[in-house]
Amino acid sequence: MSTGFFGDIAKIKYEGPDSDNPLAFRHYNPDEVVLGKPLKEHLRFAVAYWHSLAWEGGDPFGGRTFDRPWYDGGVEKAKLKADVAFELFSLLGAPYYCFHDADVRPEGGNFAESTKNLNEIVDYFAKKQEETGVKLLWGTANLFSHRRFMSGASTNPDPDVFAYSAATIKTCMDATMKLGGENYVLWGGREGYETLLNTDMSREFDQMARMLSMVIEYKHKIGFTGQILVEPKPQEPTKHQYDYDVATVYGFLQKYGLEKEVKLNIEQGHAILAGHTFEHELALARTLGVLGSIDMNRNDYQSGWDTDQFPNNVPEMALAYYQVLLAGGFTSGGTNFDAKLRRQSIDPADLLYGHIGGMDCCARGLKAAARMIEDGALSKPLDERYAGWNGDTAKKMLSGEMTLEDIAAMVEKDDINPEPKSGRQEYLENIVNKYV
Ligand code: XUL
Ligand code: CO
Repeated sequence: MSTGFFGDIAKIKYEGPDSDNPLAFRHYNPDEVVLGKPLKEHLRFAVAYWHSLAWEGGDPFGGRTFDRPWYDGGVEKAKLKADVAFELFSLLGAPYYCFHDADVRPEGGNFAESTKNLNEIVDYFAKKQEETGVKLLWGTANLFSHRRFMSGASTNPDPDVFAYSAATIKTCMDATMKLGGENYVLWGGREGYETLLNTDMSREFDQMARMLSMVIEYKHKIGFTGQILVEPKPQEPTKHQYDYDVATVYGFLQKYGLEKEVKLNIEQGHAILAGHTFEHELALARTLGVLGSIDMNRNDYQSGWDTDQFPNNVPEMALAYYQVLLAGGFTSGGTNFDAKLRRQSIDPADLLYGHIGGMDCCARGLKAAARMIEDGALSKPLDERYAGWNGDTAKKMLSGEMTLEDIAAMVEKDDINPEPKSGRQEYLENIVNKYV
């Protein structure tokens, strides 16, 4: 039975680029086959529970602007929230959702009570998944909102907080396993520091690594076949976060020998905060073999903060999905809208507009990327640029068959005198522009 929250809005359909219907897809046709696969299987869209259901529209200057019937309540209200959530997923045709424990259950008076609340909602979710066919892309633990986590979770100076965090992660992994989640995410919300004056970084790295190792051990123990994903972010809420960006996380994983067990969940807005592009972070993760999943959103480029807006920049999305496709596409990962409405967008329909726009924008980007791949639009010029390396001598320089002395002798003997060649950046940018 419908909750009536979305009024008489019916399931969002694909109507094509000429449609004027604001409640229709213009570019996301879930069944359209691109590079041998339907769009819905390429994009694997997920709705984020925390932004679309739990967030209340507050900012540092004012509180709640949204007025939702499930606010301020216990488990019954949490179930109403779940009813509306699954209505939202179904209206959008989003195949997946993602959640933190704290988004879905009321906080209890102690750990056991919070866990009991969570488990009751997880059972409720299981029924809802069965009814709607919607699946869980990933679960995660909120180890940053409650004041007990103010000095970190796994990196806290207090071992009791470490223990509480470990116990919470266990319950969230159990919940994810029970719901058939395809990944488990760790975003280190407060795993960093406010000041080095009170921080023993070396100790905190070891603590964080031990927590991650326990997660991996437990995953194997319970037979969770999903992927463990770490989500990089450079700052906010802490001044400096240890999972700064893809390169930093990879170095950390390597230091502790965990790089084969963990992949990354890469977020557009976090890439921007780190001073990179999303394309850069995805390209690096692909190069290192750790691209797992993406959190899709955009930041306000003027405010320099993590504004988590819905994406609307097709050229950026095209270059992002270009990297995803080059990596072979998603396996267990997907496109999670880690995006929230602006606080003035208070109508239920706004939740649909935000996601419809985001899904359309991603679909356009992915289709453009697929066409670039089909035409070899960027790969052909790239192959040409490196073609010199196909020569025998060039190969020998890389294989170790030639030493520094051998190469020096060759340069002298053959009078090697390289002529610079154009990098053709503008030419390539114009090619991309043709596709987006
Ligand atoms: C915070 C953020 C989180 C993670 C999950 O910036 O991105 O919502 O995605 O904890
Ligand atoms: Co995120």
